[in-house]
Amino acid sequence: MPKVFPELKSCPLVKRYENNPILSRHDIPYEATLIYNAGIAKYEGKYVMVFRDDVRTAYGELSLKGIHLGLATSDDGIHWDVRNKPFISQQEAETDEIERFYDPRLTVLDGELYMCFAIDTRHGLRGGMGKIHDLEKLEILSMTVPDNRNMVLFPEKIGGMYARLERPMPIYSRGKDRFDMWYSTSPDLEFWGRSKLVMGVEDVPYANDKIGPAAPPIKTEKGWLTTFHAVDIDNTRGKNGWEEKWPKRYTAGIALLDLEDPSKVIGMYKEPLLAPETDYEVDEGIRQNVIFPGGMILEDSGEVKIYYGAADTVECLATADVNDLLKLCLDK
Ligand code: BMA
Repeated sequence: MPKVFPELKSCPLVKRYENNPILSRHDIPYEATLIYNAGIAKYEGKYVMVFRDDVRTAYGELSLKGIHLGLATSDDGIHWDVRNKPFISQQEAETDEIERFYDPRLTVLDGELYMCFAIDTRHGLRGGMGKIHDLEKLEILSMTVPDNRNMVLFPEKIGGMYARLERPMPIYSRGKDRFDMWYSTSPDLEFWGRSKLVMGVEDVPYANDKIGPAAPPIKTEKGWLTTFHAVDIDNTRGKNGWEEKWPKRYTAGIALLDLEDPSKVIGMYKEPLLAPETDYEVDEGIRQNVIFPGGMILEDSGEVKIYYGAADTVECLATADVNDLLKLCLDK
């Protein structure tokens, strides 16, 4: 039996937005059941969000009809104007090989908007990377071999190379989950390599199953500040949300990576930054006890906006001060 962690609490320096969720199925003008795990970036004077919209046969039913990626814009990062049709609908994503796109992550680099995303295919789970043109069209630049996901692109080149964090899933070699966070670079956003391990599950004191990237990192004077997701399993957990059994809990962690070589961890807060606690995180939705950040924005005021999917059902916001987050990572 893995070590279990009964009580996990959020860091008191992080404040949830009082009117969470900031986006849910009620805000979507087309078919929508679960709105979550969005990517958010500031682009050309607006906040842009690409969100995951799982369409189930009905609210409360597990059967999946498809996943649309929706797009919304905002002037304040809180209130959103949702486009009247999906950015990429299930029908547009699907081919003979591709089943669906999901978990979008946005990064602005050299004034261009990029998106990393997960792709379920008939031959495994692939990580996609693309460029978004005019908030209308996705140009796919590369797709990994299976199985890889949770890819996030850094907002600038590092050592002359494009850089990303990612989470391969070497399930076949170990017989159980053993998923860690990796770093890879590329000269052109197409060919990726020189991969290095950043953090393993064993480095996170409140994880016993898997970890991986969450929102794309933000640059600070002290290093690249990055959220990550961390999962603990307790097999005694039973019914959860719409699932008969769901033993996993997803929390969000925070770490600081070296500016010149982000495969080096400078510091990590030893407890969760966000652990499921509120009604919309532990009592409602398809899979309760899931927090998954997908966007992090550093404002000029020093406020950091952290956007996260809650219970795989709604999209939420929490804020913190950048200096507090750095201190959490650097305190021994
Ligand atoms: C992962 C992904 C995430 C999701 C999480 C919890 O495997 O599918 O999108 O939030 O599970 O269900």
